Amino acid sequence: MERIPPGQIVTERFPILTYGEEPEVAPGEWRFSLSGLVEVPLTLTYQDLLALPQVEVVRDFHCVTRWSRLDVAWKGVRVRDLLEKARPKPEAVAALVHSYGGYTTNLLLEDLLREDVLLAHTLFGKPLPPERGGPVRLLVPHLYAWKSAKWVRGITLLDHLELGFWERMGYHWRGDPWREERFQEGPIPAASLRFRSKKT
Ligand SMILES: Nc1nc2c(c(=O)[nH]1)N[C@H]1C(S)=C(S)[C@@H](COP(=O)(O)O)O[C@H]1N2
Ligand SMILES: [Mo]
Repeated sequence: MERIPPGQIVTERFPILTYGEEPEVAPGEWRFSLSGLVEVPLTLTYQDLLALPQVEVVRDFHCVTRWSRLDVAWKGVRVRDLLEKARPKPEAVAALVHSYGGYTTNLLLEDLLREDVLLAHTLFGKPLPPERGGPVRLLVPHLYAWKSAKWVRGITLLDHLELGFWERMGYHWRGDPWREERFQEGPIPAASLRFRSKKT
């Protein structure tokens, strides 16, 4: 398989892309909540996050503006582990991710369940810098980088698709770089959610 998704250009740089102002979030103030269609809503502090099982992943990072940065090293906690504790209700199929500062992005529950989707607090062996979304950001390496919400503060599970910030502006509802899902062309197929639901 090709290493670089279609239409992407590899950069040695690692640009910082933030829409609007960078929120200030001290590790001691950071809270994360998993809410919505779950049996057991949960809230974590930074200390709680560090006390959970940690995983390290090295992944390529693809921005929809066409740059790709290879081999980015992250460390954090699998979102899947948190979802196992929270126990999604059968009707949960989608999620809206919320960040400090007001940024949002939508994901399918099945995309959150991938084993390399993390709440990341460490980048190249150092605490995630503020401009990279520190203290904690979401990492969703198999989708365009706008899904990797910086300064993440919550994930809400839903039984329907609720679009996030860029998705409402016309970016693709899912954002798979291998299929060049950059912009939404035409209506979002209603079936794309229903067929993905585990419960029929
Ligand atoms: N909260 C928040 N998260 C965000 C963004 C943002 O503007 N605000 N930009 C997204 C986009 S478009 C990209 S390409 C990546 C960039 O991450 P980086 O700044 O660490 O390179 O963050 C994503 N996450
Ligand atoms: Mo981006």
